[in-house]
Amino acid sequence: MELPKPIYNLSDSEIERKRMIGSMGTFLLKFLTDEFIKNGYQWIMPVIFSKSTDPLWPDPGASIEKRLEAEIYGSNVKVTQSMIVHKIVACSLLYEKLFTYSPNVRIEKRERAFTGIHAYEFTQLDFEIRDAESADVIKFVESIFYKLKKVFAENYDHLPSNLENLINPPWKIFDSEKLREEFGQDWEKNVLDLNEPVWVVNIPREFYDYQDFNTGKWDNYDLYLPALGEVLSGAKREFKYSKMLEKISRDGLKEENFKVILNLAKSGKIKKCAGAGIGIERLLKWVTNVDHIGNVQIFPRIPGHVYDL
Ligand code: ASN
Repeated sequence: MELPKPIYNLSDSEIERKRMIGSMGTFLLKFLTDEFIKNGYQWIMPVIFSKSTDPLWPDPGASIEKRLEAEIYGSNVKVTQSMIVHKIVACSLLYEKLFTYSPNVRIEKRERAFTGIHAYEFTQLDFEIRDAESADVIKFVESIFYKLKKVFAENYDHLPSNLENLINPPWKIFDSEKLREEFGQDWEKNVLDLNEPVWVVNIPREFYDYQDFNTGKWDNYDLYLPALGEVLSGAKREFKYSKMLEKISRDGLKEENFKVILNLAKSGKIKKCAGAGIGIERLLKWVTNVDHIGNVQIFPRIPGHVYDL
């Protein structure tokens, strides 16, 4: 696999290819935006700097080399790693259903340069639904992805080959604990070999995902696409103050970084909700079948490789 080139170094034919990928991206974004709006979601704008962001810890898939902070107006702020805290707060206080296209900055370890699916800046279509259960989110996502196949078939001469794998839902669901027992650390390979979309549930990770303290099980889910890997990650959310606090301390995180969500939870204002985030560039990479995620970015953001633009 070659490193993706920035647009100012592309040949004429490569520019042409980039244009085609870009127009498929426009089609994809329009489709997704229309679906969310049609389904009653409010569209909120993203934030970049905040006192609270996703800790991305603990997470079995995390590989963050450095977390970025800045000083503005005398306050220390973090650069958004995901808008999870903001969307849970906005969903609890403001909108029953919301979505955003949120720039996420994750300084991934440089050895991830050639995984083909990691970028140090990407866009998440992050959404949240009040009073929803995991099954509601799973059903909604399956219906959207299945429809995606239909609209591409209707609007393009040839259905992009990867989309053929979007079989009729419901899709298979595997428990991450069982996958680990059966296949060990390398379980992802076995899931991807199935050549169909697959849900993986019960993944031990960040405090904001719901965990049943009696059974230890997590009520969360990731969606894996064949020949890609994880394209979506989400959960039913933790809303109880005491559990949030216990998990934050268990994870070695600083309480002060989550002051607002903790205070709201303490006064019972964090509502039961569930949601997820779709990696837009990953999804476009999959639809267009390019080898590296940087090839769907106009300005590639590849771990360990900082270009002039
Ligand atoms: N967007 C994810 C979620 O909804 C969180 C993340 O990006 N880490 O759970």
